[in-house]
Amino acid sequence: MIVTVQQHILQDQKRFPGASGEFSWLLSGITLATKMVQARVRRAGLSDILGDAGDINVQGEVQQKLDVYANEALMHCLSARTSIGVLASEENEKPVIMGHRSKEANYAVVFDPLDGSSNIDVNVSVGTTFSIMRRPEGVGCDEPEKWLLQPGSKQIAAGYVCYGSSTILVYSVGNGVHGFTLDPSVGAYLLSHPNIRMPQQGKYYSVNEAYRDGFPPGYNEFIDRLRLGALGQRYASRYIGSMVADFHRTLLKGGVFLYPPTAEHPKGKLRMLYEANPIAYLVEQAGGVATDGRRRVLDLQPTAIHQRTPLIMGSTVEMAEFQRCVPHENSL
Ligand code: AHM
Ligand code: MG
Repeated sequence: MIVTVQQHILQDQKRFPGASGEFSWLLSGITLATKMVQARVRRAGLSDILGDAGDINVQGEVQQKLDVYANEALMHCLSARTSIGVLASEENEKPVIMGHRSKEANYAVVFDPLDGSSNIDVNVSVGTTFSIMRRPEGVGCDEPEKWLLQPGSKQIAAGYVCYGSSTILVYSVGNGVHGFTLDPSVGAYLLSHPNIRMPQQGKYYSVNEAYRDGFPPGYNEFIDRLRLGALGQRYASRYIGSMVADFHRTLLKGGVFLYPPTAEHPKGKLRMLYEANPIAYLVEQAGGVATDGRRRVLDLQPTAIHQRTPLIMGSTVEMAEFQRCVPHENSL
């Protein structure tokens, strides 16, 4: 049976008595924007013959960089949703308070419109990540930080789109993780990966080993134990350098992904609100574990919108070993 993402969202919404349909309307803003982005990403290699960013294209419009275009597509598609009060993006220093200030504006959406965009030039997968939170009780539109600076455990939905060999949308509303592959011939996301469960153990570790001199104690021991067979097999490494693509593989195949504190980024490189949190939410929904090297990612209290965090996430077997090598405040 063919199930579109819209049908799936509506079905899911029936679990919430009294749900107004606003939430599915909100998610449809994200799916529309990501279809627009993927159409541009698919033509990115043609920029040399069709014109680079800054050039005037055949329609007389100035060509935009893809990450700017992706940001505007999401902002535009979401701004029509009156259920959204606050938007925040990696591309905007400050949160955007939606102009309508409507009473039913109950959600905040944060996103990274095009993660790994430097990979576009070399035809490597890139992605969009998003996270949705509810407006905290009694907080108005004039205090957008209060909407946004909530721990990841408060997310009510999260997901990503990977623009890879096909375009896939993976999301969760707290009821498992589901993947939808875009059928470009009809322009619809179709359910292709229902109820994704992360394998308990995988074959790969994924980390930028060039930075290993700067990792905190225990990290290199962990990697070496995987490499040398301490978990019953010798692991291979895979590192794309596009978080969404590295995560997508880890979700489907198991294993572990690490962006630890490094000499250059002592607090990690990835952003808590729109990169680590949605990924951690999906990992847990799929049966895996995500930490910052000390605590569960979803328990971290953010203090700034663009705050960074280390992120170590993966299958239960590897993550248990990680916590033996790098002791945590609580075992997860
Ligand atoms: P960006 O937001 O500048 O695109 O950087 C984020 C990307 C992630 O997709 C990826 O996991 C990481 O940077 C790779 O960083 P590094 O090149 O330091 O390994
Ligand atoms: Mg990014």
